[in-house]
Amino acid sequence: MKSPALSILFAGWLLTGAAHAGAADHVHASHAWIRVLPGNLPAGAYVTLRNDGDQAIALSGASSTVYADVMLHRSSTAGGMSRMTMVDALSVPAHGEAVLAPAGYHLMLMQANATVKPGDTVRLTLNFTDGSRLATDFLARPANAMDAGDDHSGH
Ligand SMILES: [Cu+2]
Repeated sequence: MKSPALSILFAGWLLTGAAHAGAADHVHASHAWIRVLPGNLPAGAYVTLRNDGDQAIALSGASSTVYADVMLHRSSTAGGMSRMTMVDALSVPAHGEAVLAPAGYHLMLMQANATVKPGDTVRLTLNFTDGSRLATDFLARPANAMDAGDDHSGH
């Protein structure tokens, strides 16, 4: 049995889904940068995400034309040992922010198909669990860069 009311609900759900597949309008990225390591080593990408919306949103990962694979990781230290674990999603609370920074959450960029040098800008498309996306330009910085506030890299 198929009720008309159910069909209407389903159509509404589809429309909502389509709207969510667009830009993450309420999320703003700042301090977006990549720590470039020599050779073809994976690079960490860091960014501050601010959510001006009334609903929490969750970062699930990112994609890029430059890197074949991007994963969401978290670094942690236990007993003096540093390790990285995979993260399914990082929540950005309503009217709050989430920070990806060295020694914490980061996007791990792997298998670059082009050489990324300090000073380059690399666009990553941030993906959220509701299907929305946010294209963000990341500034490549040298391996010894500590955080986005450190702009005295001298290159
Ligand atoms: Cu990592």
